Amino acid sequence: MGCCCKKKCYSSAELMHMEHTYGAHNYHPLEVVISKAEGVWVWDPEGKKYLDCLSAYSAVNQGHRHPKIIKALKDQADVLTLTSRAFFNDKWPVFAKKLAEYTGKDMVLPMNTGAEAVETALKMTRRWGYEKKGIPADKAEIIVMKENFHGRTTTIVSFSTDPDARINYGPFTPGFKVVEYNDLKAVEAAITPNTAGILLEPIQGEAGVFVPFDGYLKGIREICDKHNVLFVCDEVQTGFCRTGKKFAFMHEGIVPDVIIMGKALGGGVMPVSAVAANKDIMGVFTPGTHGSTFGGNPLACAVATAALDVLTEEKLDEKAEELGKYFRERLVKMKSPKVDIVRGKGLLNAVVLKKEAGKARIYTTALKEKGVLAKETHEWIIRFAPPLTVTKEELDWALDIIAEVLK
Ligand code: IF1
Repeated sequence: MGCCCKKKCYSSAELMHMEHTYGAHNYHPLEVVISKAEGVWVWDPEGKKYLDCLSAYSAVNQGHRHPKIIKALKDQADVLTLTSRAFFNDKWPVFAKKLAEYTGKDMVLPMNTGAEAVETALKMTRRWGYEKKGIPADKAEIIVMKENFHGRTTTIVSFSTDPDARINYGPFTPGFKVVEYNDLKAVEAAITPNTAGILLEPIQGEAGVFVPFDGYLKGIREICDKHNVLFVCDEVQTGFCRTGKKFAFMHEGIVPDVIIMGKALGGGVMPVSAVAANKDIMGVFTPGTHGSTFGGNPLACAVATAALDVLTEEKLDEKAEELGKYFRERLVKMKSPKVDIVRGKGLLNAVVLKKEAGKARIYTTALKEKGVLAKETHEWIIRFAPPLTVTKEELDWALDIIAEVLK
C-alpha cells in the first residue's frame, strides 16, 4: 500500500524503535503497528491486513470508524466541541436522556475514562452510605472482589489484588474489603452495618474472561436487598452488547443499583464514560461536589449518541449472542491438544491454554503473523473479542487461522 502523505512515512520497525526510545515503557505491545482501520480490519504501514480480535479491549464494539459515528464526530466538530459544564450545551441533555433510557435508570453522570466513572461510583456509594443509610462519618466500607480490574487510579489500585498494578503505589486508600469472586458466602460474611456497596464486574475481564456461576449476580442482588447495600456493577468492558445483551447483568434478569460504563460508549472514537443510577442515589451529588472539565462535552455526547444508535439499529446484542455461541462451538470442536477450556459470553471469549502448551504470547505472535490480532491475558489465556459488526464469514476466516495455530 503506497503512502499518500508528503511527510516522511516511518516503517513499523522505525516506529517501534521510536516508541521504545521516547515513550514510557508501561506496556509490552505485540509487535504490530496499526496505521489504518475500517470495520473489523486494521492495516500496518507496510500494508499488511489483520482482523482485529481485541477491539481495543472492547472499546470498538461498533467496528473501527463506523460511518455513522464518524459523521456525528465530523458534523459536531464543525459546530461546537467544548463548553465545560459551567454552561449548558445542546448535546449533553439529549445524550443524557438517551443513555438514561438505554440503561433504564433515572439519571446519568458523564465522565471520560472508565477509571473516572468507577471513581464517581465509589464516591456516590460512600455519600449514599453516609447520607441515606446513616453510616457514621468515615466508616463506609465497599466490598470488592479478588482478581478485580477497575482501572489505574490510586484509589482503584488500592483494592487491586494484582501485584503489578499495586507495587510501590502506596499508601493506599482505606475502606475496601476484598473477598473471593464467585462466592456468595464470602460476600455475606464480609457485610457489616457499615457496608455501603458491593462493586464487581459481571464477568471478570482482566482475570481472563472469568464467567461466574449462573445465579451469582442474582445472589449478590439478594444480599444487597437484605442488607440495604448498593449493587455497583462495572460494565465498562462487558457493556454495550459485548456479551450478547445490552449489559451483562441482563443475563440473570437482575438490575444493579449503579451501572458503570465506558469504552464502547465512545464508539471507538473518543473516551466517554458514565454512571447511571436512580434519583435517590444520584441525588447525593449536588453542585460543586463532583465533576470534570471534559465530561459531557458536546463532541463526546454527539459521538456517544451515535454509538448508542448503532448498537440498537444494528441489533449488535443479538449478533454478539449468536456469533459468540458459534465462535465457542467451533473453538471447542477443534479439540486442540493445547487448549484446556474455552469460556466467555457473546463475543467476549477466552481460550485457556494447558500449562504444557507454553506461553500465550507464542500463540498471539503466531496469530499476528497470520493476520489475526488477539491479546494474551496472564501467561496462559488468549482473549478473543472482535468488533460486534464482524460477519460469520470473517469469523470463519479467523477461526481457520486459530485452528492452524492451535493444532
Ligand atoms: C489497561 C484489562 C481490559 C475495565 C473495567 C474499568 C476499566 C477497565 C472492567 C478502566 C479497563 C482496560 C484498561 C487497559 C487494559 C484493559 C483491560 F486487561 F486490563 F482488563 F479491557 F481487559 N473497568 N480495562 O476493564 O477503564 O480507565 O482504562 O478507560 O489499563 O491497560 P479505563
